[in-house]
Amino acid sequence: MLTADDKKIITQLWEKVASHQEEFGNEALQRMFITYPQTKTYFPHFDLHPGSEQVRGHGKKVAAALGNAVKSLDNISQALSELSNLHAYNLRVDPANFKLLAQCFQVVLAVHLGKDYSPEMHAAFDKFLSAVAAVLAEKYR
Ligand code: ZNH
Repeated sequence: MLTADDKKIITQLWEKVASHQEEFGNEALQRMFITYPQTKTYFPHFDLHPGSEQVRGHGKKVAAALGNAVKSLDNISQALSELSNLHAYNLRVDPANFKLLAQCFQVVLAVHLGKDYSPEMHAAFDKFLSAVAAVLAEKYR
């Protein structure tokens, strides 16, 4: 459950991210593919080399989806409902992978924002990414 404080902090943090969505999304994916190579198996149709335009484009989509969720913190489930269908019925990504991407995204924030990524932000954003992962996984059966 996100508290009112969490929501405020997440919204403030996203203001720092908004102008770097494509860059941060791309970097988080690159990190995920390097750190957890098994995640590459979901992207056999992608060029996964560093600098890949496909990965960059995908990173932009993923970050934009997170941005959408930030705008709907009171109803993440509704905001990501289409994506939840896609991941559960079409892509069938093992939900364990959501945690891996979440971790990589947090490393990107720490690297780029440094001291601006405060422990409070880290804690609130961790809860946010868990909530997103729960939504993306809620239709699996
Ligand atoms: Zn995912 C897709 C988001 C995670 C895998 N995704 C996608 C998209 C989006 C997303 C937005 C696009 C859609 C359209 O186009 O319509 N994801 C997301 C998010 C997350 C995720 C937000 C978390 C946080 N995914 C994930 C993971 C994985 C994945 C972890 C694995 C590993 N996805 C995927 C795939 C796809 C997607 C495979 C498809 C791609 C193409 O294009 O083909």
